[in-house]
Amino acid sequence: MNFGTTQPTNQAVLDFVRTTAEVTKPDQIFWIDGSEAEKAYLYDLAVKEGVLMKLNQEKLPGCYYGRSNPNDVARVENLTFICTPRKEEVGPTNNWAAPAEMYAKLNGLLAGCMKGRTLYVIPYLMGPAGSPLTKVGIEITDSIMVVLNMRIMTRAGAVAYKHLGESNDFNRGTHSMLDINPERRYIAHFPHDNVVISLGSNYGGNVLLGKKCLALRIGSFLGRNEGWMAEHMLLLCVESPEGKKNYVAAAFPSACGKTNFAMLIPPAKYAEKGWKITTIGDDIAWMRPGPDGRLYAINPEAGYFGVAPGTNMKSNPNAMISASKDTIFTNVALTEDLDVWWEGKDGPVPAKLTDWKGNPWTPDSKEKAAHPNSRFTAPMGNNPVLAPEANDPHGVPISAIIFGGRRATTMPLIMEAFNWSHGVYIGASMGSEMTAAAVGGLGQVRRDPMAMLPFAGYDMGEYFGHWLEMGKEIANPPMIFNVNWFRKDKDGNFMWPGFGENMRVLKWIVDRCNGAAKAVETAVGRMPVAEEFDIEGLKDFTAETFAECQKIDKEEWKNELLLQNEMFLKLYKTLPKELVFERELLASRLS
Ligand code: SAT
Ligand code: MN
Repeated sequence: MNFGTTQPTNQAVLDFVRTTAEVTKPDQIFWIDGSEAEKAYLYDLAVKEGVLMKLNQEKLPGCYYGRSNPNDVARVENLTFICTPRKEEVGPTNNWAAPAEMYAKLNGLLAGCMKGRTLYVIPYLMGPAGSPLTKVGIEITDSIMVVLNMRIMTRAGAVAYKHLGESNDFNRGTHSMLDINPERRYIAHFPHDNVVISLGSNYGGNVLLGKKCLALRIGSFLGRNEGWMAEHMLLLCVESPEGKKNYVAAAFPSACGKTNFAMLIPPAKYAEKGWKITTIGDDIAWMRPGPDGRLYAINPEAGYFGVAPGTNMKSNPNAMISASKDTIFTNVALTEDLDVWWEGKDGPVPAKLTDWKGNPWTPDSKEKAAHPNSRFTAPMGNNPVLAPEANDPHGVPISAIIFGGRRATTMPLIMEAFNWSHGVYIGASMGSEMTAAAVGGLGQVRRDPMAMLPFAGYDMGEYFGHWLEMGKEIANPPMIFNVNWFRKDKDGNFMWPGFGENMRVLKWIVDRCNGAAKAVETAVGRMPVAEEFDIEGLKDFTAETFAECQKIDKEEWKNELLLQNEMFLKLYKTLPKELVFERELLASRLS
């Protein structure tokens, strides 16, 4: 069979591919159709080319393994640009470049860069086919790794051409690995043109252009213009024993447990009663007001690009099952029988491994066997608790929005915003300790509003304004909450057990949404009535521990307000007044 030869009829797609090929000069063009036969062919080719290795097929059927260049293991925020005619459009938190200059520079790098290579054309959907929220992207790439990952992460192939029809409304994405050199690495967005050009990297967040580039940076820009929201949020469904479904969206910075939370398994006492959690998405939500005045969300993705280290049968059994077949692993370690391993995986530490750089590794080795940002790319269809709604073109009506960061101090386990604008303030002032998902700054608290600092495609102050505007558009807005699973005691130990036990916090949240739980007002927000919050059955967790988790320390909050102000001052030009007033109100409640 001849793979890769079926061209679409859409003239705009043909023109885009032709003009890109004229610049990049590939040896051949391969048109992705998304079929199963094509998949088998591409994996064989990737193995033949030495890009992927076939893993132990008895233990991990359909699974493959790849290593990246050690200089290319995470998103590069300093090399990520938003290119708009006016610099002010991108605000002080984004890197800006003039479109003409950036196009000229990148076209220079693209010239002839695919000589000796294949140019792959990946048509893909962000969102279920037929949804009014769904967007089409065409990604051109010279990386078979990108092709195989995009086939998992998106609905890729003929389905996208069908959805597109003869329209020219699609995101034009161009990716080339070049020579994987940080000196020639650019992740450039042109929101006014709906264009992304990504060069010099082969790492997921930089090169799977549907994900952070289209779904968040370009998406947030389009959302503001078109009256919807593109957010860095997981989506889950909480089903009560009576069968009532509440849908929840939650924003946490990268590598703060979104995937774990999205696939949470309720503790036995909840499961026995009939509480169920199902997953709609683990990273991105696109939301728009529905005809009934509620906010409706879809997950634009079709797979999980999850952090491997720390994932195990205790922290996230559903992720382990999701990544047990038809999955691509990158930068994890390998066992002698070609199984995968990473720090925090179940079972004893193997005596001998090959580490993520390809070197022999033993438990005495100083370095980690798997890179801290090593990943699995798994189809969402593998998730045992996938919600059928994940494929519903209408999306799901959101009852609650949760914000959260990784904070050792200050922030309580759970609180509720007084109203939408207070909730927007809570999201806008979010801070979190940095993780391995981006290069640099590990462990430092940085402000990461709505977990969107690296992903808002326009000025962050105006982005807050869009949130406030949306609040006016939605007759029946979701309630807003803030959580912190990571608060530590004075000995530096996490106080809250987390993982499945987060169900207890979720239960309070949906009870609040359904008018079934009381709350007490504090200076920072509403909190559970201590005696009513369920801690029964938690090991070594007493009423005192809960009080510690919820404690408002005035000194810490004074400091917090000062730190929040750094971000607000940076954004002073466009910061909505409402948020300044919310901050003043908070300060006066605290004094
Ligand atoms: O690498 S990604 O950007 O896709 C993951 C993340 O940082 O959220
Ligand atoms: Mn993410």
